[in-house]
Amino acid sequence: MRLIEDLKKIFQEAENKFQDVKNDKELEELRIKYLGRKSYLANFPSLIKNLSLEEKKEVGKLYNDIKKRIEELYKQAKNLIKEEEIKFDFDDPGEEIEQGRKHLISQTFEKVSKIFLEIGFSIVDFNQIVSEKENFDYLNIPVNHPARDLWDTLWIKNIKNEERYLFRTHTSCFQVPIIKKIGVPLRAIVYGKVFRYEATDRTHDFEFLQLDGISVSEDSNLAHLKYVTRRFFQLFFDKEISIRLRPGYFPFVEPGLEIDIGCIFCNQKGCQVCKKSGFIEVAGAGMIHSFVLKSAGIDFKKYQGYAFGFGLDRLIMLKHGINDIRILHSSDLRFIKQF
Ligand code: FA5
Repeated sequence: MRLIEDLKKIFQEAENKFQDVKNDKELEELRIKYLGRKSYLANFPSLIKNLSLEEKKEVGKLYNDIKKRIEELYKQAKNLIKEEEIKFDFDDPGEEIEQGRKHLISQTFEKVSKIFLEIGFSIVDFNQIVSEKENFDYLNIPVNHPARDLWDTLWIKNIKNEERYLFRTHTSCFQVPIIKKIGVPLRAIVYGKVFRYEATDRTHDFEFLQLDGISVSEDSNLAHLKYVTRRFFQLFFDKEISIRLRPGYFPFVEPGLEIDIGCIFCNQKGCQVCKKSGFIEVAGAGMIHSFVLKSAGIDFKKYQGYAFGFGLDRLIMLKHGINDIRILHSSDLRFIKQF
């Protein structure tokens, strides 16, 4: 019978459409189309009024059944849309996106740059791979000189038998190139990674940070050196710091000095950190050796200069109470997030 086929077709069609419905608007359109006052189903009773009782019974049963199932499809689609809406909650503030931060080392670089700019130094950059001349020869450390043993060196394999290159063992290697490049008078610092072929422990790494500074002019002298380094340590540690200069040996300075700062932990009363001495050794320094000035092509009778250099990691460790240098260069987030 045609009516039966029509009903089945309508159901089939409705079933497909209700499955694809995406939002309230589409659902309402379907409701009007299949269940609304002007829909085929609403109009259906008038179509069967001329049928026999037997036929009416058969068709009527199917009609009731299909109407119920389409109402059911409508309800299901409505619930589904509601669930989707709940899933996409426009009021939900969302997951917080974790923000990165500057590593303590980068923060320290910024701080030391700011301090030295304030004191009147330029900040320069220098290569991490340097020539043997830059790292040693220019600095009065000739080949086979026992002083070279002070720095355990990581050499770059020399393939062409030309000038030898290495991972810089100290930032002092910038001295001659920078004087040659900028000329005198000059005040500059450089900082960054240096590398040594060394076993690591809590206070030694094979890759660590140094900062070197030089001042060359007609009257740069030890009093200036003392002022500049003391001022730096005070600003770095944010407190009054006393310093002590002792004789020390470095081939590129004459006289050569070791700089100690008054222990920041015990105010020089004597503690474990300063080994009861009241002082902590933090830097090497001195007046730039005439050999170095000559290497840079400077008239050493007219110009003189001072130089200083220290291990930045050790300063960071002192300032923040870090007891293992290796954690500074690790990427352990538990550490990084503390600063
Ligand atoms: C030098 O490297 C000299 N260039 C410093 C200098 C500059 C002297 C200018 C005179 C004039 P030294 O080898 O002592 O010196 O190293 C300087 C600092 O680097 C040390 O005081 C220490 O703080 C740090 N240091 C040395 N070896 C290590 C290491 N393996 N791990 C971490 N820090 C280190």
